[in-house]
Amino acid sequence: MTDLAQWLSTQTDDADLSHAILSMAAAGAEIAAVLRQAPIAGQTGLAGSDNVQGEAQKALDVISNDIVLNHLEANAAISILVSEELDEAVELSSQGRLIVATDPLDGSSNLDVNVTVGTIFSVLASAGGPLQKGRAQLAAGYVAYGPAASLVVRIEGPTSIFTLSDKGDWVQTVAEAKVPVASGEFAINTARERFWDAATSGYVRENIAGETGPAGKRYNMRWVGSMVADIHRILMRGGIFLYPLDSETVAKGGRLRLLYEANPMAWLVEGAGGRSTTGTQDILEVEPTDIHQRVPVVLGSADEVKRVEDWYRKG
Ligand code: AHM
Ligand code: MG
Repeated sequence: MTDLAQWLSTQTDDADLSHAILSMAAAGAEIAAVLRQAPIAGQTGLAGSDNVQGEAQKALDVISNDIVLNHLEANAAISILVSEELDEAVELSSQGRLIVATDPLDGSSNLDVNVTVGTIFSVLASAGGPLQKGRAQLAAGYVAYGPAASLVVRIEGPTSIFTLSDKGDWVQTVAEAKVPVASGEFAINTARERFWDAATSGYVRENIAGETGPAGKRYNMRWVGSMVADIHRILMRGGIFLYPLDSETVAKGGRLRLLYEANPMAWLVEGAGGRSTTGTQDILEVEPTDIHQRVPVVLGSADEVKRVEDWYRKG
């Protein structure tokens, strides 16, 4: 059995990068333990505060953020932490070579119903500052807190999956995740249909038309409402995830955040042979201008992403 440290030694000679990933894995193991007990501890409710994006913070958003911060503060390789839950980037070690951007608890609106939530992270070189294209990421990953806790991580090579053992070790369970090129599952919040643009409407209409429609096959729709859970399904068996720009999110530039949601997920999906786009541009090529910037997100099986791109090209 390969554990996380052993795998990291096969992927990079950069001890600081390995250490950054191990710190996030340790934070994830600690958050997993907190989540398991949260309903008993009465921690699934609101914290009584809003984050910088005006969203009500859950107690566990704040707790998870503190756990990540503690692990990264103890790591001298980390210069800056960018977090969904922190208004400003936080300066940590002045000598640190690496920046971490994180959504400490994605999907937290689902905590009261006990579905999979996750911690997403991206690692960048300090020299470029926090506003770097996703293509410049040194590594990215997420921890999915489901029936098992899964750590999905990629440096430059394959996207690999580890499972948290009952001894607290991250044991490799999928050496190289592969997103099938073709798929018959799509994930989108269809309650937003009235806001969609022509490309999104056209693509989804073709899917719903099934075998006799232009897509020529039957589709199923899946939407957990927790990006980590939806992306994990796609990494394991294919499919496409869409949170496009629509007439309601256009003023903000989209719904999901570029630095700590879209970029790391695009990095992981690409490492597994999938693709990502905003509709008109590779997500990993978007130039960030703000740490909390939002972006339209389409990612998953290559054939499906291509169909969405074709719709956007048609205008
Ligand atoms: P969060 O970071 O505040 O948890 O928001 C992000 C989440 C994603 O996990 C998920 O894909 C999306 O918001 C769900 O949006 P919707 O409420 O439209 O279903
Ligand atoms: Mg999130």
